Amino acid sequence: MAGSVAVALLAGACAGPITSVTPIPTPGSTSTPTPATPSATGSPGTAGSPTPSTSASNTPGASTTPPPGVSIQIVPFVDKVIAVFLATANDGTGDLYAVEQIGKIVRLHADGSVDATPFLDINDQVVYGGEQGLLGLAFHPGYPADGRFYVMYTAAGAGANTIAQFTATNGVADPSSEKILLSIPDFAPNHNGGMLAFGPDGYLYAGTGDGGDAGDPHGNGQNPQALLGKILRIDVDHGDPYAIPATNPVNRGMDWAPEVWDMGMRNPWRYSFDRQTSDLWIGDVGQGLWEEVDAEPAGLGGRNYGWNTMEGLTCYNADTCDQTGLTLPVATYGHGQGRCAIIGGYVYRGSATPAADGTYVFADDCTGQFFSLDAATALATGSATITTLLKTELAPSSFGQDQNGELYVTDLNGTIDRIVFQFGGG
Ligand SMILES: [Ca+2]
Repeated sequence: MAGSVAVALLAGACAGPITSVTPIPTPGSTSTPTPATPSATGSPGTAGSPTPSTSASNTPGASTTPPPGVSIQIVPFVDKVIAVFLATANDGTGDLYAVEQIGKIVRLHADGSVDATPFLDINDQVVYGGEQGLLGLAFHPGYPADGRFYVMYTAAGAGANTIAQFTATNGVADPSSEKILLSIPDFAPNHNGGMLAFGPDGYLYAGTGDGGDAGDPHGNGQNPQALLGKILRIDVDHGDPYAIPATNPVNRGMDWAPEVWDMGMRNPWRYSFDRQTSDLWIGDVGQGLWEEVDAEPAGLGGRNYGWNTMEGLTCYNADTCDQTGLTLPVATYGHGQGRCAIIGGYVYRGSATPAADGTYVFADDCTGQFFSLDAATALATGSATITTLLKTELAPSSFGQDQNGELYVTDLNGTIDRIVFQFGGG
C-alpha cells in the first residue's frame, strides 16, 4: 500500500486504549506501485501546475520558486488522540471535536484538555482500519440550538459508505438518535471518501470515493448516475430523510443522480469551503502519479473533475483522451520523494496572521510536507504555483479549522497540532 509510511509510523504510536486496533487511515492510497516519477519539469501536462516547488531549506538542490513570504510552524496542541478529522461546532465555546477512525468522537477544549468520555461512541457500528472507519463529522449550522450533527462512516457488515444524523441536547449526544440518510454500497475497502461539510448555502456536502481497488474498475467517477466518485449535496432541513436542492445538477437539466453535485472524483478525502468567498477547495487523491487540487467558485457545481479519464493534468493510462467537459485541477504534484496522497486543507481566513489571508494550505500524507498556493490566483487564472511550506515528521490525516478560522492538523502518530503562520521570510 502506498500508505505504508503512515502504517510504519503508526506502529510506534502512542499508548492508550486504541493502540491495539491499529487504525491505518491511508486516505485514498492504492496498491498501485509508484513508477519512476516524472520530474517537476518537462513532464507532459504539467504546465502551470508544477510539482511542488521547494524552498532551499527543505530540499537542498531542488529547483525553486521564490517563497511567497508565508511560512508555518507546527505547535503542539493535544497528544494521544489519533484523529482523522477535527471539527468545530461553531458554538462559541472554542471546543473542537476529534474524529477517531475507530468510531469515536472526543471533545477537545481550547486549553488542550480532552473530555474523558467520548462525545459519541459508535465503535460497534463501524468497520475500521485501512481506509475504513468513522471518517467525517459536520455539525448543523444551527448547532447547538439545532442539536443535529452528521457523521460518515464505513458500516460494519458489508462496509457501506454511511451518512447518518445524530442529535445532541445541551452538548450531550444521544447515541440512540441515529437516523441514516444514505447508505451507499461499496465493493472494496479503499477509496471511501468520508468528508462532510455544510456549505455556506446550508446544504450538506459529502465526498465519496470511486469505491476502490485501483483505476476505478467500475467506472464510477465518470458515471453521473453512480453515487461513488462524487461530491454529493443534500438538503437536510427539508424532506425525509432529505431533499434535493433546486439547483443541484439534476434540476438543471443534467442527467445525473439527484444527490450528485460534482463528478469525476477519485477519492476527495478532504475538502473545504473558503469561509470568506464560499469557494470549494478539493484535495482529490491520485492513483499512481499525480495528486490534485480542484477549486470551484461558489455555487458552480455540476462539474466533472476528470477521474478516471484523467489523473491530474494527464490522461490516465492513455496517451490522449477526450477532455471535453472536464474541469482540470488548479494544481498538481507528483509522487516524487515518497509523496503518496494529498490531504486537502483550508484557505486561511484567520485573524492571527492577516498576511497569510487567502493562502490555501494542504499536505501530503506520506512525506509530512505542507504546501501552499494562492487561492485568488488559482481561481482567477485556473492554475497556481505550489510552494513547500514545511517538511515535518508528521503523518497528516486531515486539517481542521476552528470557529475563528485558525488551522490545525491531525496526525496519525496521535498528535493534534496548531498551524501558526508567519510572514516575512521567517
Ligand atoms: Ca471502498
